[in-house]
Amino acid sequence: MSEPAVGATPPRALTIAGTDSGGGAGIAADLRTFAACGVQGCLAVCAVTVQNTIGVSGVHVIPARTVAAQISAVAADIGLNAAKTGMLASTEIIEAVAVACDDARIGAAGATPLVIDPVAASMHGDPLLADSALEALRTLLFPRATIVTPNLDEVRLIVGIDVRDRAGQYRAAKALLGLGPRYALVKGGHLRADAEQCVDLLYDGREFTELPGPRFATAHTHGGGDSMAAALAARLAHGDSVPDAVAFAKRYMVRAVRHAYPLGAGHGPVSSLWRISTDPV
Ligand code: PXL
Repeated sequence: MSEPAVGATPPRALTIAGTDSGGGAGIAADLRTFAACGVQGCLAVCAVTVQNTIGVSGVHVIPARTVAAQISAVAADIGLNAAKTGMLASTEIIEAVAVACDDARIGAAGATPLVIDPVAASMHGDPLLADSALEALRTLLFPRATIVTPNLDEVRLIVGIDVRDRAGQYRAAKALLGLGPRYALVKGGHLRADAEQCVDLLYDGREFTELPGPRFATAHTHGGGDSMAAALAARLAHGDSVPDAVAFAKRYMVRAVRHAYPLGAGHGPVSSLWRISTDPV
């Protein structure tokens, strides 16, 4: 008799995002992080970027109906315990994602938590979201979000606040919450005022929680925001509360940035696989 082989089905998380041919950011980072955090990664591809560590040289945007169809197909059959968004590229895709998430009961309309990482540009400044799509992001996706996770460049674009100190981070968190998500996480990685630390700020409309971590001297932070949002979504898929999932994601990223590595001639990626053992098989 052969040995029966049926494993336990892991929690499922969906990334709705773009690809990076260099493998550092976007869906590749999300799927690595999902794997390292013990969840089955599903994907709805919104755009294919032609990219290496030096920059983005092309973008092919997927038709909005194909993005929505990917979400519906996965939700209907596999079932989802959490979802996250990254590079959404266009207004049409944001509109389609909002409807598909409602239909699949993802986000405010249902029980499946939705992490909105409002990706607007690459670290080289290459646009990953049409300027005209910012309003759709604010009005269609933020109200559906369990949590939004902008960096300070995205905060400036979305709520028009130029955060330069901790007080600015608090103001930004309040302004972001005014757009309708249940939680806002204002990431402090780009805050020049913090030389030694990197403090992220979580706000739920009543309570602020500062999450301090070490700041590392490295140019290799490509995919860092994606990996953090993915780790957060993965823990939500496991059933953690939002504050617990955020605290996990912060600890996960400290290790990922500590182990970030050079790749190509430009910015290397954070190491979202630091958790995977290298023991011999
Ligand atoms: O890290 C943000 C990001 C998200 N998604 C894609 C990207 C990038 C950054 O370059 O290329 C596809």
